[in-house]
Amino acid sequence: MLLPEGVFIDGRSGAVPNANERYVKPVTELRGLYRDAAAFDAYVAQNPAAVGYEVAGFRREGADIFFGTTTMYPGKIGDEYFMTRGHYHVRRDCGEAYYTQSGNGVLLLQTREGETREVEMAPGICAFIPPDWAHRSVNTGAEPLVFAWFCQTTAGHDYADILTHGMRRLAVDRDGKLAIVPNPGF
Ligand code: PAN
Ligand code: ZN
Repeated sequence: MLLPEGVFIDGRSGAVPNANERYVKPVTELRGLYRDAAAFDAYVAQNPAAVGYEVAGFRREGADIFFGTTTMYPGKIGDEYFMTRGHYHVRRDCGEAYYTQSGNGVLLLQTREGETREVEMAPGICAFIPPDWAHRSVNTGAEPLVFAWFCQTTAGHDYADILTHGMRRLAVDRDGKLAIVPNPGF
């Protein structure tokens, strides 16, 4: 039987001591996400061990929902801030919620039909991600961006579309300020 429990989430670091799923995403595995391939190569040559983000998840066998955190480190490659891969859910009827606990960023969203939206990520803002909206988070600040996410266990990640085509809009640094611009490569 599933039993209720309280799970501690450290909103500063994103640590979830009782997490039972974890992964670390090194920047070296994010080749192709950034438009400026030369800047990417220069970055990884200088920072071969750099981590882009880490994910910790708390999942109980047989449960309908699970949750966890993503901790995104600050950084930039070319004029693009550090970002997650971005994905649709395999199940098109499954949305998600992202509750930002520390840091600053932006959540880029898009539909298969071409709608785009951005939602600010700042402490206290819970982003509602409707079903079948692709979502990518971007750390636009100088500190780690930490958010807790809550999702159905069977939602699944579908990375292929975004990995192949990118997203319609980019979050870039323009003279030290965040700008959301159309992706010329889309
Ligand atoms: C999140 C993301 C996490 C990493 O848990 O999976 O932030 O982003 P990518 O999976 O796009 O690399 C989530 O949206 N789960 O559904
Ligand atoms: Zn998701």
